[in-house]
Parts: sequence; C-alpha cells; structure tokens
Amino acid sequence: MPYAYDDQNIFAKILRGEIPCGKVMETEHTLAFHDISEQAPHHVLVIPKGPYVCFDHFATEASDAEIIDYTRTIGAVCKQLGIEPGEGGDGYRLIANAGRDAVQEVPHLHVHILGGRPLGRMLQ
Ligand code: D5M
Repeated sequence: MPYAYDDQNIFAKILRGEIPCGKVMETEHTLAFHDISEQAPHHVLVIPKGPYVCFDHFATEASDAEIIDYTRTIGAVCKQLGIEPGEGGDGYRLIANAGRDAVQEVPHLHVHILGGRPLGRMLQ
C-alpha cells in the first residue's frame, strides 16, 4: 500500500515555519526540537525534513544521504544533551511510534529521545 503523507500535520507546519518549535539542532535533512508534552527531563523529537509518515516509509524511500544525516543527528543530539552512556551521561531511550497499535499521534516520522532520569524497563 502506498504511503499517504498528510502535509497538514503539525510537524509539516513546523518544518514550513508556520508554527514555532523549541529547536535543538538542525541539519540539511533533519530537525530536532523539544517535545511540548515532556515525559522526562530530556525529551527531544527528531524528524526528517522529507515527507515520511513512519520509520518503514523512511527506510524504504529516503535517500542514503537523508538516512545518514538523520541517524547522525539523533546521535549528535544525545551527545549534546550529555546523556550518552559511558561518556558522563546515564543513557537514553529512543522510541518511534508507527500507526494505530503504537498510538502514533503525528503522522510524520519522529524519534523520541528520552533521558535524564531512570526510565524503567520497557519490555519484560
Ligand atoms: O507523539 C507525538 C508527540 O508530539 C507527543 O509527545 C507530543 C508532541 N507534539 C505535538 N505537537 C507538538 C508541537 N507543536 N511541538 C512539539 N511537540 C509536539 P507520538 O509518538 O506521535 O504519539
């Protein structure tokens, strides 16, 4: 099934500059900003600038340059936040919700970076 991207979603509006965000980092293909509904002392969303609905869409259709830039930016944000394990930080969790079962609210790929407190076990 083809991916239907809704360009009226809130992150598309952020990318077009129609609504503000608390920018953390921006690169050629990627934008990182603070989540408005903070679930941890550090809670940053990282999105590709391209119109991708979810991770499998991105992994299937994005260019190598976009994928490399996105991956490196997620790592760079973790380092900038000082939460990388073994380098003085205590670690972090990455989450990317996709579709109904995962309760994805915004249909533009976003990875949540969570850190700054013990996050507990997610999978038993
Ligand atoms: O999570 C979607 C996340 O997006 C949720 O944690 C709130 C956040 N959100 C929604 N609107 C905004 C704006 N305008 N700025 C920053 N963060 C926002 P999901 O994984 O789709 O359930």
